[in-house]
Amino acid sequence: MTAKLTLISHTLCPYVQRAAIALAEKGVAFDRLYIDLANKPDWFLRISPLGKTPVLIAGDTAIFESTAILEYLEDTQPNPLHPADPLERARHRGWIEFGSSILNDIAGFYSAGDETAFALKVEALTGKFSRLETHLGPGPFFGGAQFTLVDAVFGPVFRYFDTFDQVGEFGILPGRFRLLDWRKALARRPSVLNAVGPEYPEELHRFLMRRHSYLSMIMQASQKPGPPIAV
Ligand SMILES: N[C@@H](CCC(=O)N[C@@H](CS)C(=O)NCC(=O)O)C(=O)O
Repeated sequence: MTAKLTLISHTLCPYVQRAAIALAEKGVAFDRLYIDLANKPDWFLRISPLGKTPVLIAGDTAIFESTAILEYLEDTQPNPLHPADPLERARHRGWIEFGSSILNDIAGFYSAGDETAFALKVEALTGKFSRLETHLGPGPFFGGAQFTLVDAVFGPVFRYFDTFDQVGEFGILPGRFRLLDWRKALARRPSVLNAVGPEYPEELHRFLMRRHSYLSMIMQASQKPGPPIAV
């Protein structure tokens, strides 16, 4: 019998989303428990050695680190999301790591304190996406017709750009047609859509505004002025 699964989540966390997407793609029932990372409960700190989400509780065991969770799900649940061929599987694992490194750059992009640091992150992201694009096949997904774990990782990556695109044109993705087709295919996928709640865009917007970063400044400057006050 499969252990009962509970995914300890944070509403905005892209690493949580990849686990939720994999669970949905596999058609596995699971519970979701949300915590406040700004105020971590003691029980969470006891089961999460790095104090990070996601944690997957499987029966009596807590698994931390999203890639460990994805591999556990591959080992124990139906509907494989890794290619069967060991060489392809290894290649996909490499691109999953690449996706995590893009997430680090995205965090650097929205946290950069000044224009110079911000420009460096734009450059890093532009370079990584252009390298990624040269490895994309005919689509619609990373490895072709089948949705894989690499897709589960990049769905949440591209989701950030739905918000960034509303703030401005940073030149990170435009013109990269294969990448944009992939982004569209992921945005339509039910598992990707449902990995976050309906409040996600507003919550991310609020989170980014409160960073006191260079991006927050751009966002504040681009806020539309309110209606004129009648006197
Ligand atoms: N390498 C980790 C990264 C997870 C991670 O960075 N989680 C963030 C939220 S998205 C977190 O819990 N941050 C809280 C903290 O670092 O205190 C994984 O793949 O699971």
